[in-house]
Amino acid sequence: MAEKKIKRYTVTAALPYANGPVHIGHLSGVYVPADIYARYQRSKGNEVGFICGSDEHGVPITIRARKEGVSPQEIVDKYHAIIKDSFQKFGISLDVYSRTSSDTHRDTASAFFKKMYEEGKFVEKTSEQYFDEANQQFLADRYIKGTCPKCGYEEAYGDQCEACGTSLSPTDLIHPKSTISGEKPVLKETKHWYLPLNDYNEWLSEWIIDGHKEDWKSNVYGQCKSWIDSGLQPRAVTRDLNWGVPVPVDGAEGKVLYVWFDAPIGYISATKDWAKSNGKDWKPYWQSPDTKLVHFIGKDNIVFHCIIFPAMLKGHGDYILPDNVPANEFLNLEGNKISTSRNWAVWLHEYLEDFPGKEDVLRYTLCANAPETKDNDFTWKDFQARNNSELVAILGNFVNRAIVLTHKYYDGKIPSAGKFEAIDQEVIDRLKAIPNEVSKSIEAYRFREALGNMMELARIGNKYLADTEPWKLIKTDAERVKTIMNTALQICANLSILAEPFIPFTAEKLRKLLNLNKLHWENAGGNDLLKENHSIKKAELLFEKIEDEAINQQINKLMETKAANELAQKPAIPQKEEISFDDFMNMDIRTATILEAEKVKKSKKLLKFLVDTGIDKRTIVSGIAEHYKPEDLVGKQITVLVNLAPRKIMGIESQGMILSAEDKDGSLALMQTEKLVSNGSQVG
Ligand code: B3M
Ligand code: ZN
Repeated sequence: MAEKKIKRYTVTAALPYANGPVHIGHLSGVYVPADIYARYQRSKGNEVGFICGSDEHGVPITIRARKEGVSPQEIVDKYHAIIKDSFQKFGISLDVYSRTSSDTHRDTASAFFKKMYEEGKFVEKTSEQYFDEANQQFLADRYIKGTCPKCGYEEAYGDQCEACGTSLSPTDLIHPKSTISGEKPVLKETKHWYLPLNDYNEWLSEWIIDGHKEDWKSNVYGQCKSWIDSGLQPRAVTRDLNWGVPVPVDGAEGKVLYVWFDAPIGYISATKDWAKSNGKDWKPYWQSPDTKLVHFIGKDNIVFHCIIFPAMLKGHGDYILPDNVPANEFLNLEGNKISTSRNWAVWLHEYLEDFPGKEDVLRYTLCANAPETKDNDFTWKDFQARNNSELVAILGNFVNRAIVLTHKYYDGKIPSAGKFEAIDQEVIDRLKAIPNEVSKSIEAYRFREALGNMMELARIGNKYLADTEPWKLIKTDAERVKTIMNTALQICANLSILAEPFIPFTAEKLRKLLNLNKLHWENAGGNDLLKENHSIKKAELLFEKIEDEAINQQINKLMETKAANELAQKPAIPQKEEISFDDFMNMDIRTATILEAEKVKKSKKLLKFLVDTGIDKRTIVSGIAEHYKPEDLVGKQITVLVNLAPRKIMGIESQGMILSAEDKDGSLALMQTEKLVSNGSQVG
C-alpha cells in the first residue's frame, strides 16, 4: 500500500468559535471523527500532530460580547476555558488546543499576510460600505439589519435573510439600519485587500476537479466543483473592525484580517505552540511534502478549507496542501436543527455532568450515527438503545463472560489453546481479517463503517461463546474448553486495540482488566496476544444499562426548551380599544399592604385578603390561589384598584381588585411599586 510510506500526519479539527460551548453537532461532525483518525494513526506508529484551538476573532464574538455587555476578550476567555476543558474530559486527544488571540498567532498571521502583500499577491480595492455615523465605525454585514428584498422579512441580516435563506449583501437590504445605533447607516469609501481567487481558478480546477475526484468525499468534491465551475471572484481578506489581527501594512489603521483569513492560519500557529513546548520542529508538519495534512470540518466550512485556504497556502508558497478535507453533513437533534440561539442542543459540558463516566457512550452513538453522507438525527432513545443493546448487550456482555469464566475455571490465568476445530478456525480467520477492514474504512474516512467492523468482532465473540457453550462443555470436555476460552480471550485483547480510536476509555478499562500494556495496531489480528498463564484481573462491567429515567430527564429538558421557545415566539395580546384620559383618571389605584390572607373554603382559585389601603382596612377576594400560598403574601405591599364596585364572591363581599400581570404562559406577577411607599399612595 502506498499509504505505508507516509509517516507524518497533521490532523486539524475546525477551530470552534469561542462564542459558546461545544454541542453534539460539533462533536459528530468534526471532533469525534478527527479524534478517531488521530488515535488510529498513532496506534499505527505514525507521527501525528492533532491540532486545534479556539477561533477568537470575527464578528460572532463581538456580537456575543455586545449582547452580554462585556468585552470580546472576556467572552473568548470564558468559552475558550469551557471548550478546552470539555474536549479534554471527553477524550479528544488533541496535541494542542491553542487560541487565535495568542501572540504566536498574531505574529504568524501577520507574517503570512505581509509576505503575500509584499509579493503582490493581493489586489487593493476601494469600495463603498455601510458606516454607522453615531458610532464612527464601518459595519460588518451582521451588524446591519433591514427588510429582505426577496420575502419582505424585516429583520434580515446584511449577509443573509434567515426567513427565506437568501444570501444577501448589505446594500440589498431595504431600510437598512445599524444594529449598534439603530440608525440608518451611510455609504462610505473604504480600502481593502482582496485575494484574487479568479487567478487560482485554473489551478484549483486541476488540483481538485482533476486530482481529487476519487479520494475526496462526494459532498466535498461536489461543493468545490460547483464553486470552481461557476468562476471564482476576488475575496476581501481584510475588514474594518477593531477586533482581530491588525492588518500589518501602512495605511490600514482600524482594519483587521478577515476572520476566515486568520483562522486557518491558526492551525499553523497552534502547531508552533505545540512544537515549542515539546522541543519539536513545527516545520515538517506544514512544509514537508511527505506530511499528510487532513482537515476535519463541518460542511459549512468546505469553501474556506478547500478553496480559500489552499489558495492562500499556494499564494504564500511555503506550505503543503491538504491531502483530504473529510467534511461531514449536519446532525439534527430530535428532528430539529441544532441551534445555539434557541438552546436546541446537547451541550458537551452538560452531558459530561449529567452522565459521568459515560463519555464513550456518547462517542459511540455519535460515531454510529454520524452524518457522513447526509444529515442525521440524534435522539435520546437511540442513544439509550445503542448503549443497552449494543455496548452492554454485545461488547460488554462478551468481555464479561470471557473474564468471569476465566476466573471460574482457571483462577484468572489464560489457558493454553489445543487443537483448533473448524468453528475456532473460522473465528480466528475473522479475527485476522477484521483489523484490516477497520483500517480500510478509517483510511477512507468511513468511521461508521469502521465502528461497525470493530463491533462485528465483539458480535463474533458473543456468538462464539453462545455456540460453543463452554459453561456446559466444562463438565464433559475440559480440554476443549481451554481452546475456546483462549480464543475468546484473544478476541478480547484484539478488541482493546480496535476499540481504542472509537471508545478510548473503554479500551483502557479493558486493557486494565486483561492486565495488558498498550498494544499497537500492528498487533491486531494476532491470536497470541495473551500468553498462556498470564493473569488477568477480576471482571468489572464495561458498561451499565441506562434506565428510562435518565433518558426521560433529558427529553424533558428539551421539552422545556421547546416550550420556552414557543412562548418567546407567542405575540402579546393585541391592544384594547382606545380610552380617554378621563376614563383612566377615573380609576383609583392605590398602594396597600396585605395584613391577612387565607384560602376561601371550597374554592381552588380564591384567596381572601384583609388589606390596608391607607384609606381603610378592607376585604378583597382574588383569584390567585393557584399562584401563591396565602402565608407568603402577608406583609407584601401591592397595588389595588380601590374604587371598583363591591361584588359578592362566594358569599364574601370583595371591595376592590389586586393588580397583577399575567405572563404568556398564564403565570402571575403581582404589581408592586419600585420601592416601598406609604399605603394609599395613588398610582397613575
Ligand atoms: N470557527 C467556523 C465554525 O465554527 C470556524 C471554523 C474555523 S476553522 C479555521 O463554523
Ligand atoms: Zn427573505
